[in-house]
Amino acid sequence: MSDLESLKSSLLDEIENASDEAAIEAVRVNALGKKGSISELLKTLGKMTPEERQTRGAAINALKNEIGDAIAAKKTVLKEAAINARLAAETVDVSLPVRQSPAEIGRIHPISQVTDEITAILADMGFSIAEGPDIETDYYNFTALNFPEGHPAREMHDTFFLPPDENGERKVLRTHTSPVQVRTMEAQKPPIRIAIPGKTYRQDSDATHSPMFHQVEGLVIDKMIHVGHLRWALEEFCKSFFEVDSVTMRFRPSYFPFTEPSFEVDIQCDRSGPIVKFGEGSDWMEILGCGMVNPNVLRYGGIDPDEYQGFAWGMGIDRLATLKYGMPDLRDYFNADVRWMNHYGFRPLDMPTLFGGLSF
Ligand code: 2NM
Repeated sequence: MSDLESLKSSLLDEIENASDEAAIEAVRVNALGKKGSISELLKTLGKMTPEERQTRGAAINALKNEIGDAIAAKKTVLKEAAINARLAAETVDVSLPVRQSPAEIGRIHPISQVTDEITAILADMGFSIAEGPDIETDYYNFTALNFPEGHPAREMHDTFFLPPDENGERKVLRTHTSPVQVRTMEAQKPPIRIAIPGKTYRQDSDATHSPMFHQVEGLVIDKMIHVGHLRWALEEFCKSFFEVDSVTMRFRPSYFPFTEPSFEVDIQCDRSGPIVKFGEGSDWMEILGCGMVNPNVLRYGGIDPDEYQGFAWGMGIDRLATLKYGMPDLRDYFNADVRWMNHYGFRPLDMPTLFGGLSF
């Protein structure tokens, strides 16, 4: 067998045996690439006599064409095989059941839901939502809210104190969201209408108290604001929140350092059945505290109490959530138990709005 014939036969073997597109490309480079076996033979053409070139030259070119055609043919076959393999492997079975999306599986925590309900109502009533830091100074948490130094109310709050900083100042975990009211009064001129939802902290833990809990407070400051405005605003809020047409509320005199007069507010309800019903019945349930902002607090906030008055209130979100949705033990709220969340949690796409309904 001549050298060309044996080269041809071994190249055809290699082409035959190439099992994928990378392998056939390697065969092509080895034969027809710059330093390929056939390319090297073609380079010898220049040194041949014209007679040699006519016979051997023609034979080398014929070999080049034949191998080139064989490689191209094999490439087509392998390419088709690769596409068929992908089609087989990546087939989508459209008859399989649809997997639930994260938006279907996930749950909104009842506290988040109730916070969203409350802020939706208050925003609709014209309140802006304000926020502030969880770690507060003694000044904003107590002094500016008319808790004098050494006043027993400071101890009543079972405050978490942080270790003293480099200046010897002991910061606190805020015991209420009221510091945000003071910060807002300092920062903006009346009229002020703000609502402040957020985390608050007190050293207390049992079935109805958690050391971290949630509050919403509200503040309205303007000229000529009086207790009638306070009553109306809270009644409107309670009707919306409990989703009833009328509520009866009872304002009992109370004491808070930051308000004067101060009230604790009960709502009429029926506790005879398995769930509490509002707007009817012969029971009373305490739901919030409120009052007219103490003139000292207005002064601390840079507002002249002879020109402006205000009302404020505070309520526990966790407790309101319990009342509305009937979760028995407050401590379960913060255990991050998926089974509890599946039971009490809300669907992410059921966002509370006044037009679409608050709860579902
Ligand atoms: C309550 C009850 C009564 C209140 C007062 C203020 C401020 F800063 F404006 F004086 N903020 N929140 C307030 C009043 C809070 O929670 C039971």
